[in-house]
Amino acid sequence: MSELHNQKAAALAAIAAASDLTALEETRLAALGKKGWVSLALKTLGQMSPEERAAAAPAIQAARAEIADALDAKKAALEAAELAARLASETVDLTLPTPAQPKGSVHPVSQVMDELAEIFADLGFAVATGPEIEDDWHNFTALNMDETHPARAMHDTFYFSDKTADGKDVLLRTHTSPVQIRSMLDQGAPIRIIAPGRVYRSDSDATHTPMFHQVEGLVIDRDIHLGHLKWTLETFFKAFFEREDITLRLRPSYFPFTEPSVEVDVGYSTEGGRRVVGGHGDAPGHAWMELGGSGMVNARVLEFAGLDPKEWQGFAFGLGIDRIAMLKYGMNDLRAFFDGDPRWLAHYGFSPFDQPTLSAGVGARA
Ligand code: FA5
Repeated sequence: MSELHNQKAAALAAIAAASDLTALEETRLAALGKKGWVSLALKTLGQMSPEERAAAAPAIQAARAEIADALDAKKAALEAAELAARLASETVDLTLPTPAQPKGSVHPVSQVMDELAEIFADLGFAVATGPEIEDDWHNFTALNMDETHPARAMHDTFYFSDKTADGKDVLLRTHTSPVQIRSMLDQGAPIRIIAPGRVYRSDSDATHTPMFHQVEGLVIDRDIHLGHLKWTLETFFKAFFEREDITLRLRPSYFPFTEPSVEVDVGYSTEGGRRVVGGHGDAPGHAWMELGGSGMVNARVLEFAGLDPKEWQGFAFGLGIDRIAMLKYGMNDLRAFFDGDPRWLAHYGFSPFDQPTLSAGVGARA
């Protein structure tokens, strides 16, 4: 008992003498830490007789409470002293002129998302959104990729260790296509939406980053065909790149959620090391670049989303926003988009006043 008394007195003296938060933390660990003497004293209770324990336990608990209170009070006093010292030493001279830097700018991805929304709004599309933390059913199963479907492996998915309440896997969405499912379930048909947003895949090189942006498009109505898809994409890309000589190539492809499926390529040429969109990709000095996937919505997807495929049909597309931004504004490394380097942003960023509008031009540079 007297040893406990002495140890407590020593701890309280050390707390009173602590000159900063680091010293105070050391005294806390010595007494209340996992291997501190109070914790060790509490462990000895188990070996005592009931009578001894009845006498010792309240004394140890009281010592612990007294030390904890002293620590809290000293911590508050040290923090207040630290703040007072900072307030006394740090000054701001309000008579100085405002610094020229840093100057904020709009990131090219945000600018391109605004441009997209403006162009598609003019074509009668609303903007839809969905969660970036998705479940396996919306991201894969309802898009006609059941658990054993090989296309799942191509998506390099980031999974969470948790599951949904009804046992579905939780993941970072690998594409914007789950918003197709959510929109059909929420609003039924007809539908005309775009869904821009972030998507995630475990992938990294000059043209692939672990987080990137896509824009999904979905049109569902009674008599939609592939010609509508081609016209929509052509009209969009002409407005987006602000040139009439855009040539698209629709290349047969495969996605589990569209049938038939087509990949969309655009013709471009290279001028001074920069890719410039325009012209036929097979013309001399030209080539094709893939911009995204598309196709007619698979009947099974319509069924999963509660629509009758005998009554409704439609097209969908998914474009890489970062890729089309690179092509429009001439960047050559996708990774720089997400480095947050102020020099890159000063060069490629946009003025907040440079709002894209169809009347003033969707691509005006600041
Ligand atoms: C898809 O993600 C499909 N959901 C697209 C789709 C939608 C098809 C609707 C049919 C109907 P894909 O994996 O090919 O498809 O990706 C589409 C585009 O995203 C690519 O063409 C590319 O432009 C871009 N992309 C894909 N991976 C990356 C990445 N790691 N970094 C940057 N862009 C990427």
